[in-house]
Amino acid sequence: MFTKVLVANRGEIAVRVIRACRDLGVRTVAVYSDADKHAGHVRYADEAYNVGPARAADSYLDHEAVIEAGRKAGADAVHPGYGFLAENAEFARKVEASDLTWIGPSADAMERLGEKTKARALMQEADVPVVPGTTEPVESADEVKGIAAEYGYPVAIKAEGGGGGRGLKVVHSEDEVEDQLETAQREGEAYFDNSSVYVEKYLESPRHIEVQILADEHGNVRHLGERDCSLQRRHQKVIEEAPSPALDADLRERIGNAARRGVREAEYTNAGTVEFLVEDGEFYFMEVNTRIQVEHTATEEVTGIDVVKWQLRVAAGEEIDFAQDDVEIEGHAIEYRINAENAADDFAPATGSLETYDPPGGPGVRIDDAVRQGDEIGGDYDSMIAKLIVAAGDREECLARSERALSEFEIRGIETIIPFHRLMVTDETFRAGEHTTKYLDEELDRERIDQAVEQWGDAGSDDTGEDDDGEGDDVTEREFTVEVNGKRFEVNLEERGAPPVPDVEAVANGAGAAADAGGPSTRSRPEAAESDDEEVVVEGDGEQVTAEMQGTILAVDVEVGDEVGAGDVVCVLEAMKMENDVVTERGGTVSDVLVAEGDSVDMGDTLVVLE
Ligand code: MV4
Repeated sequence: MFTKVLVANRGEIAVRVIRACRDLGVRTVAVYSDADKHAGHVRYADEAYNVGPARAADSYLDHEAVIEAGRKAGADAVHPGYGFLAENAEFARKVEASDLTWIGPSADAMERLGEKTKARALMQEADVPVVPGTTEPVESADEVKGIAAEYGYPVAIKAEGGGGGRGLKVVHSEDEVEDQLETAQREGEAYFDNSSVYVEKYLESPRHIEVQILADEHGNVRHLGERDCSLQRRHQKVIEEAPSPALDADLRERIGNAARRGVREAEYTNAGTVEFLVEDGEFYFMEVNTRIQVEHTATEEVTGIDVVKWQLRVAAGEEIDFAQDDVEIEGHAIEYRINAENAADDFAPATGSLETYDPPGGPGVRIDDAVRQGDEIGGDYDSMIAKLIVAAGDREECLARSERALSEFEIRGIETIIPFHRLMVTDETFRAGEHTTKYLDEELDRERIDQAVEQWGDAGSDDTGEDDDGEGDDVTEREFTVEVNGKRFEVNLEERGAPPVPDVEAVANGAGAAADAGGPSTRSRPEAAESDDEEVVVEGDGEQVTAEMQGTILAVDVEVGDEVGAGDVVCVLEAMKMENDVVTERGGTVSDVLVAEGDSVDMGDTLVVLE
């Protein structure tokens, strides 16, 4: 085994790799950019080296800076995580040529699978079904039309170097061919430095099923079952699960074996994922991801196999010590990506600071993250701040546990897509496991996302149905905890352009409590106190008697000129379905009455003025 591993990444995956190293007794070296001096992955590593400015191209993607950090630290291997340099065969080759070991497939294997027509041809060699189409690049619109004539429209034109939806163009009819061909070629050139494209029959509503693979240098290839990643938004996965609710045992076995044959043909080693499209009970090879993936955790939870540890072991030359038959899928796991995005605003990235960060726990709950409360979330890198992985005995139990865990997850100070996840776990289509890759982009009603954000946004864990009304900046919302008769309530109050409200102190039980609290300005109506034995006492301020909460005036008990004593009732305010007597603090002569029966008042509004 290695003695020291350089982790060429940041965020939760860097922490995940560091944890695997620790579990194996291996020391770790982090690299970080100027923006990440205090980042989570740096805190976890044994040592850390600055590799450049915030811009990823100048730091995390700087081949020489990363390799130099490894050399300085005396590391003996490099783990690239996902993203950044993970699928860069050129970088892998540089690492192979250095004193460091690349923890991943060989640069050759990465290249064999990186070009899509090569990968398709290789899969066909291994008897893995591919989507009907070309295994050679196409150059002319006539070729595309010829293929479409054979399979029927729609067809997909895909960039050779493509992936993640970039350089993918769908052609619905002959008159679109020229334009779409040109666009795909142009995008391929721009994104991947490769204008070469090929053509496939376009499947209209497939599921995205991917098989986790692990292969060693001794010829052993295992699959660890599949994940269903059909819930995607604009090619970004948001929820992944294992196993797929859409496969039966027979299809599961066939797809797993096909994935094994494919990577064996490619002489692939280390962890990898073979992606398939599944439609009408048939599966078709799509591409191979030659890296650890974000969603590997779902597989870990249902197999009990630590995929990242195995990446290290395999790269160190160890042999896989379990047979295919030893791999058992037990129960169900769902991963929720906790992205700092506003789901109601087209999932726009959000920035801010984690004023509250309180993740869930308990049975079946796993959190992979690299943040802690107080951290700033900037816009320099991707928006994923954590992953919540929920495991249970079966899918139904997993969904119930997910509702629980998502409602426990409390994040304040920055918008996240937790409200969206809470919507999905109650969504009929998702719960039934009937969603395809089209569901989020084309079928789910946007209104429902807006509602979910309104209902669950900001607070994350609260169930009071509070909403951000989005009114002017002079409205501030305050949260209080009040105790009524020994029962705890959370209350949200709005304040508009008024002086700060003094702290609310809630005292429950007994008439004496009011006197003990001293100088109350609001007290529950005697009738209510008698019938329910409830009393809320709130501290008040001076000669202006103000509303301590938003509500409706039920009665006004004084008029101008009246003499009132300390603690006398001036009006009755209904709020939170309770009647509250508004009382004076010191008393005096009423000089102004600003409200009448039936008025609605906001927190901080002046109700009665005393001289
Ligand atoms: C397809 C397809 C339908 N038919 N290929 C999108 C990402 C890229 N890696 C491949 N993609 C697709 N290729 C054929 N022949 C549909 C998609 C696709 C998709 C695939 C997986 C998950 C979500 C998706 C959303 C839209 C389109």
